[in-house]
Amino acid sequence: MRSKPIPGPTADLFAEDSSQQSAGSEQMGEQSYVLRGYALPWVERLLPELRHVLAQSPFRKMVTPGGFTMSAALSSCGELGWSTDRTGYRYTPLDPDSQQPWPVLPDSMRQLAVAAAAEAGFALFEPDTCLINRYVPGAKMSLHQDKNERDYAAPVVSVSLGLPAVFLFGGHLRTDKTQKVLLLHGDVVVWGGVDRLRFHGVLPIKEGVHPQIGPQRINLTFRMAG
Ligand code: MD3
Ligand code: FE
Repeated sequence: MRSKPIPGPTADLFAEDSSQQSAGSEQMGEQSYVLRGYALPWVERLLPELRHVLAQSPFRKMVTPGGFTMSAALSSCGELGWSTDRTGYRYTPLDPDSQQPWPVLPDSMRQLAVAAAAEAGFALFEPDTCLINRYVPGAKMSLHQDKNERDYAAPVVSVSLGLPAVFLFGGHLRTDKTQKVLLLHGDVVVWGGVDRLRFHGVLPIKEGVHPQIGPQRINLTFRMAG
């Protein structure tokens, strides 16, 4: 891929802090940006919130309408949560496992998503759902489009935690050439506008252990779904 560094407020934010793995932002598509390390200052607040959410709605394996079990395990929080089974993909107000409302979207998670969206030029982002994907080594996500949300004008914000992932960023046709983007712990990606319906996926996660997150990658995806 051609990653063009774009000048912006994040560029110098951590310039004098050598503890940061990287900072700054790169443009992936016309309206998609990788904010390198943007979530790092939030991680200590996010982890307890995440544990609280997962105690109420634990990770579970789901089956696609095609009959395949996804290799990533999923959960959700917010007013809506995403799930799939043999009958289709959908957002629902209740966790289908517990028949209870999904856990509330915690404050820091929401604030991080809103701040990152604003940083990428999307004001007024009010997520009503966060999909939580857990990848153990070997788990992947095949190329797909996200088309279950009501309003494609709203961006999607994704936060990567734990083991690195090679993200595939495609075009509007499944057969379009894909760019590979390495996403590290703390990276945040914002996709919107003309890039919102691009095909995308994740290559199988390599073996490893992240010092804070353990032998897994957790991806938080914030959306306005309803
Ligand atoms: C690009 N998750 O949950 S991040 C998904 O890393 C999903 O867990 C991946 O794809 C993951 O649907 C990728 C999120 C992402 C979400 C929506 C997009 C990337 C996107 C929409 C358009 C382009
Ligand atoms: Fe997706």
